[in-house]
Amino acid sequence: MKESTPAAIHLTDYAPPQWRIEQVDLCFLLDPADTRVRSRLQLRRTVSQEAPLVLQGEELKLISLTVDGQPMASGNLHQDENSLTLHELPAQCTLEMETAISPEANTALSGLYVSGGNFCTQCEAEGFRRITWFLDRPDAMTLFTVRIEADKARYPVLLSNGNLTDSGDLPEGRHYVVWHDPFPKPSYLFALVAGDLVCQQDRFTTCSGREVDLRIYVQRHNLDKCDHAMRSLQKSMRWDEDTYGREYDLDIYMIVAVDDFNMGAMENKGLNVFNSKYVLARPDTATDDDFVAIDSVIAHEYFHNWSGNRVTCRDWFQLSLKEGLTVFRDQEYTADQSLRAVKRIGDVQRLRSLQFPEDAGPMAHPVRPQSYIEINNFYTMTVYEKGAEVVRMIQTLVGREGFRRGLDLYFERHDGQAVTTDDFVRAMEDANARDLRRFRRWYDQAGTPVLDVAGEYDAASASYRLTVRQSCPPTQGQSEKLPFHIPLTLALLDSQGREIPLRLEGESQASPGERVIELTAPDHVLVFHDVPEAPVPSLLRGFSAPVKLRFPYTHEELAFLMGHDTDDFNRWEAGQQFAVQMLQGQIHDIQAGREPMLDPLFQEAFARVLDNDTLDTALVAEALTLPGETYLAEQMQVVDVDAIHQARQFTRRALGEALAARFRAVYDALRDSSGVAGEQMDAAAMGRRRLRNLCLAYLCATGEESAPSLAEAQYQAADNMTDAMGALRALMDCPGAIQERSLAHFEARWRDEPLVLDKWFGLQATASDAGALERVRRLMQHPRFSIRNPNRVRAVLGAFAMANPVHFHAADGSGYELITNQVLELDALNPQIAARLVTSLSRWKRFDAQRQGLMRTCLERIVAHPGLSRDVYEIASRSLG
Ligand code: 0A1
Ligand code: ZN
Repeated sequence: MKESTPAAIHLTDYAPPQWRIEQVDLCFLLDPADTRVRSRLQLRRTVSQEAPLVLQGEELKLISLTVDGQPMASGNLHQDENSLTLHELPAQCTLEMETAISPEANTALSGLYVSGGNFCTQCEAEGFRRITWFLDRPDAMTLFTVRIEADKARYPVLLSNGNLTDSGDLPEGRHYVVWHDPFPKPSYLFALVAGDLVCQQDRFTTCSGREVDLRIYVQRHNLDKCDHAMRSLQKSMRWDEDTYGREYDLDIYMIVAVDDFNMGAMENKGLNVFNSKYVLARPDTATDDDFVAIDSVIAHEYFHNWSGNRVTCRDWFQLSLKEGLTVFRDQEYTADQSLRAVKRIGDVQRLRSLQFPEDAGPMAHPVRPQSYIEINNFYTMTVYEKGAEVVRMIQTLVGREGFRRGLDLYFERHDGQAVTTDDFVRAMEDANARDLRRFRRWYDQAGTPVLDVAGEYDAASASYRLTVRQSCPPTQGQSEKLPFHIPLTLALLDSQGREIPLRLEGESQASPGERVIELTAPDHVLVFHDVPEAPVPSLLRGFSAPVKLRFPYTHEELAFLMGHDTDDFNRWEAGQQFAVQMLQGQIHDIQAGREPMLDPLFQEAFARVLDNDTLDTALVAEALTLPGETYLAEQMQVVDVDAIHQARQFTRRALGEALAARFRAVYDALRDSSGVAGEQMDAAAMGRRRLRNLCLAYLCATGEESAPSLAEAQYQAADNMTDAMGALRALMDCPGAIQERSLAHFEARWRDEPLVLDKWFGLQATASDAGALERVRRLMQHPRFSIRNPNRVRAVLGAFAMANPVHFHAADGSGYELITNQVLELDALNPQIAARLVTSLSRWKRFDAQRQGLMRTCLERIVAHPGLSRDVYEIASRSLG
């Protein structure tokens, strides 16, 4: 931190740029310690009166500067640490500069840096200013031509955006290339890669018959792990044409995998840079979840070519314009690849266990934030996942066809522009003749709305009355909320589980099936007529809005819905609600010193799902997975991590014991179909592996003697990482010799595959048995651990802080101390990653007084630390405030 506290930037202060950079020519003379960047900007003033040109820069050394070939009068040039101001420029001129940077000293992994000996860039959000002085804002769109010069032996591959227009050799073993991108773009989409890389190449023919050269660049030893990513890319390209009519627009599409990367991947025009975790996969090195995640990230970055690049953001407050929409698009893509309900369940779990807590804590912010100190802190679950839910609600309100019309209009109207979320909503309104004024509140109001619903059946009039009340808890800076426009999808089920035709008061005819009710007021009363018997309502089907729904279901009703709801998502949801209620009772029992109990009705309903062989195995596996500890924590006034963990472990063990024979039978029945021989990387085979590993986990949770050998046998026989990890994970419940030798075997086998070893790190960092803290310390001493690599930090420290609640929240504060020390060490190297880690301390108010005190002390120590980054300062100070 500087002397004063860092300043916030406000949406209301937005003003368009006064200068346009019509073209930029960049020339990079690459050297790890001293790279020179020469830039030539063709400038044009956009306002009639004199206006200074203010360029941004960070950690740059300015070597030279001329305007139209002449040095500037020194009185007209002002440089401070992060800006360069030029006065009295002609309305149209050419600015030439040379800057010096040191990529090898760049540990923040923003701007131009070195990873694995190769050069790469990360410019979103504000990394370009760490390369050269520029109008580093998304509404400044420019045509880029990029020349790269480097040593040919060390850096045979030289890449940038667009098309290669020239290349050749230079004296002293150097060579050069020139890339030209025909599409104007903001600086955050710029990319450069240079290194000793090889590529897997393929082709794609677009719907209009253009040939696209597809390339995935990796280090040589990873060339055998690119097939899946390449297939995903081709599938995404086809899907976006078929689903949304979006065609690719350059002759080449490149993906580069790098090992050191702060996020998942980056959609730079024509040259995506990826965290290698989201590219590299072979059945023996990557789990089914990894395969699915790679498919979705490849799709996500590809979809950005339209939702993000062709139409980009006016300013960073509009981030969800591209991210919410693109997450929605990648979710739909994944849903179309396999079972829609399974995808929906996964997305809702993520939203509830990660976004809901964010929206209820000190970092709560609207999908379109109103202010920030450091924009990198706003690549959040709210902007991404809740943003996608907001887009999904629009689709629910206007229908799939209407949504497509709206999207077509949006792309047509705004192609080549930098726009706002308002422009997006307006396109949806205009294409559908709808008024979404009230709906816009989803972009501006933070917090998770609550729907309190009650139902009353009147046999005499054969009517069913639903009352719905919405509310939203206050969040920082927003004490009062206006009502949201909420699509509530519902059906009424009769005692056979059939959907009752719906006729609302005032309607002359009943309509079959489900209905989308639009809630716009604080209170609604819905009266349904011709309801022949007391129904069980199926509410918020498919999770039609990102809200918390409260309805006083009895256990019998939940068991009924678990077995009969015609909405796949809601059948799962009923099981989760039932489990939450039971676990909450157990948590109370544990807190009161009583023995917890397994509800026999729950056990029966659970067993019926296990026995149901008409259901898809992936759906069965979802239904048999208990709600996670963080989701359970969300439901408590004062979080009791120990009681939550004990209750959940008790239930897992009790179910494992009660249903051992059935788990074993299902496990055995799925044995033959589990391996990857043949074509077994499809969704059906993945579902079978999922269920089989879940059965194994329940068996291992029992503590029964033969279980660890069963897991060990699976581990040893596994020809795929899913089964190997499934066995190891199950063994984490069985401390002893088998667990130890399996972990040791895994480490020896995968020592030199960093992404695989991360799984081993993560498994141990999240283990709940005693000695976790010591283990984490030991893992940090492991020769393959490095505090400079974000994947390693996430695998060890991130996993411990976010997914090992019992030990992170150890009553003596040792977990908090460890993380605090690491945050401070990391902050000096990589503020973005340090800031992510601090969020683990931000919800201190949710814990008991002793833990509150310990966490607050840590946050205070962080805020007081000299030289703190803006990134960490913003999270820590907001958490305290
Ligand atoms: N736009 C990317 C995410 C991303 C954001 C920031 C980064 O560096 C700070 C890197 C990537 C996406 O949504 O995939
Ligand atoms: Zn994105």
